[in-house]
Amino acid sequence: MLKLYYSPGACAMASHFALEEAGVEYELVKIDLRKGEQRTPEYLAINPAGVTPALATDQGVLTENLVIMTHVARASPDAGLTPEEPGFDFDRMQSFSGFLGASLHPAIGAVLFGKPPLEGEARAAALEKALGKYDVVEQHLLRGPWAMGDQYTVADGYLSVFTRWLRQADLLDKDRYPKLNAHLNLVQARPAVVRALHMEGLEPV
Ligand SMILES: N[C@@H](CCC(=O)N[C@@H](CS)C(=O)NCC(=O)O)C(=O)O
Repeated sequence: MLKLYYSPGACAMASHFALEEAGVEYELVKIDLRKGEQRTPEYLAINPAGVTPALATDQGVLTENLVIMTHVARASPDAGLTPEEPGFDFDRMQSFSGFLGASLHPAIGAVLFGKPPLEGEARAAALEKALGKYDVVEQHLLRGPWAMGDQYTVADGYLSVFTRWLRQADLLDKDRYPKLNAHLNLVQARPAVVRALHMEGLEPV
């Protein structure tokens, strides 16, 4: 059976949403980042990078949300969690998720979870850089109502992780990010997403 190593509220939620949307059987294993459980020898044997998520499968371990989400979507094609593949729309979804994972996530992560925490001018500069990434999604990438247009895909769950973080920090400004606000509300109204949040001990924000 699939086994997802996750940390409540962290980016692994994107993979968790995908599993719940797909309706496949899986087991959850909690890794407490605050206690440093991502650096135990047991977990490093699963993911030597010492981060969550990791998905243990019959064939081995997969890491990176983008890859895990796609793997899960393929395991459950009837759930329709990606555009048809191979195909350009599928590739466009991967471009979207790639931007989130490689550009937006590190930018906002440095502001919200930097160790040591950023302060003063350094924080202000890092925050504006991160918000600029959200501007790109708001103004150019998010087609509406879902990221790719009419079809909900795994990229939507992924985006919602980062808009949740921004809303929790009181930074998802309604005037600057009207589309991102509406999108987050839509994602958090999905039964599969609410189920996954509850499993992590969380509520929609
Ligand atoms: N690009 C990776 C990022 C994984 C990542 O950075 N996870 C964070 C939580 S959001 C983590 O486990 N951090 C623990 C640490 O850095 O010690 C992915 O999308 O899977």
